[in-house]
Amino acid sequence: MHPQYYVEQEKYEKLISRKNVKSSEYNGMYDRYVYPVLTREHIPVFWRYDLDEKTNPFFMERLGVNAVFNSGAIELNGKYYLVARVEGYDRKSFFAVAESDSPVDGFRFWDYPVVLPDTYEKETNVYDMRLTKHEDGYIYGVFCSESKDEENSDLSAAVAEAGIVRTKDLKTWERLNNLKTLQSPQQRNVVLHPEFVNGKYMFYTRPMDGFIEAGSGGGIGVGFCDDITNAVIDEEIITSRRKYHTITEAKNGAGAVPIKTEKGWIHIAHGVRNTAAGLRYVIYVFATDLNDPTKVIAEPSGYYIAPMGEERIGDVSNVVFTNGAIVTEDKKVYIYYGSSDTRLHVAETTIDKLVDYTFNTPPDPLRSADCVRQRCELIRRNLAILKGSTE
Ligand code: M1P
Repeated sequence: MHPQYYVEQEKYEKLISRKNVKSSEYNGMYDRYVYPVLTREHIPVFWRYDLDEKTNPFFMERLGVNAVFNSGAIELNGKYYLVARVEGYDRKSFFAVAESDSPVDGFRFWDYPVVLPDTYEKETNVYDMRLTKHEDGYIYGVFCSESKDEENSDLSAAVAEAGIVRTKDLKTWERLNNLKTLQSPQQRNVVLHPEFVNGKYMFYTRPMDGFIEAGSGGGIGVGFCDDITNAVIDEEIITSRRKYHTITEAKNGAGAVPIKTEKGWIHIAHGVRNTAAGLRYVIYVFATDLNDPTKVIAEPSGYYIAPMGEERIGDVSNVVFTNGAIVTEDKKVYIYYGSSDTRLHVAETTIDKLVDYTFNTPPDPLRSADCVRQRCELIRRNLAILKGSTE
C-alpha cells in the first residue's frame, strides 16, 4: 500500500462524516443545505488511484473523476439512495449508487459503479437517470443514451434516446429496449409515471428537433405505451408548454418523478432560457390533474430554484437541474439538484409547503405591465395590513 493512501483516505472519511446544516437563507418555500451531498471528492480513493506502490510510485490518479451531479433518488427500507451521474476525466458519464441513513449527508458510494447491460453497441454516453417505483413492482431507471449521429459529418453531432433499465434492488439491472417516439427524432429528460393510466405505461417526454435545440418541440410531452419491454410512443401530447419570454423559452424538461398529492401530481422540472452569457437552467414547478395527468392545473410564475452562490459556477455554469426527489413518511420532500454540471445539492421542503406553493403562487401574467399590476395588488393588500397593525 502506498503511504499517501492513508492521507487521502483520512480526508475522504472526514468529508463523508461531515454533518450538513441548513442555510440561513429564507424564502418560506424550502431550505437549502449548505454542503453539497455529492461531489467528486465523495468518490472512493480506490476508484481513482492504483494503491500499489510498485505500479504507482508517485500515487497518481490513474482514473480521475471530474464531476458528480444530476442524480436519481429513491428511499428503500428506510435508507436513502442516489444514483448519480459520475463523469470521468475522459468526459464519459456512468451511474453509481450512493447510500446513506440520512437524506442530507453521509452518502457513501457502493464499492462498484452500476454495470449496465451493454446492449447498444453505438451508445457512447449515459446520464441523468430517473428512478420510478412503478406500481407494477419494478424500480425503473430511465436515462439518456447518447450515440454519435452517423448521418452527420459534424464530429460533435449526436443522437439522444431514452434508455430503460429495471431492477428490484439497484444491484441487478435488466436492460429493456430504448424508448421509441415516432414523432420525435431525439429524446432527453424522459420520466416514467409511477402509475398505470388507463392500463398503460405513461412517459413524460421532451420532443426536440436536434441534440441541443428543442426547435419545434413545444415543451414537456406525455405519451403512452402498452409494452414496457419494447416501449413505442405514437403520439406525444404537450403538457407544460414553453412560452415566450419566460424561464422555459428555450426548452424545458421533466425532472423528478411527479409527486402525488391530494390536489394533483406535482412536477419539479427544469426550464431553460437563453442569455448573452449562454443558457440559464432553473427549476420550476407545475401540477397536473389526478384523473388526467396530461392536463396542467397549476403553474406558478417563474422559478422555484435558481443557481445561487457557488452553484452558479462549474463546467456548465448557471445551471440547476433535478432528476430526483424523495418524499418521506412524515411528508418531508428532499429535492436533489445538480449545480452547473459539477456537484449535487439538496433542498428540503414538505408536501404541505409544496402544495401551497404550487396552488397559491400566482401564474406568470406573461407581460411586464401585467406583472406590475400583479405586484401592486400584493403591495396594496400588504400596506393595508401594515397600516392596520400600526393603528
Ligand atoms: O448542461 C445542462 C444540462 O443539459 C441537459 O439538459 P437539457 O436536455 O434540458 O438541455 C442535460 O444534459 C443535463 O444533464 C445537463 O445538466
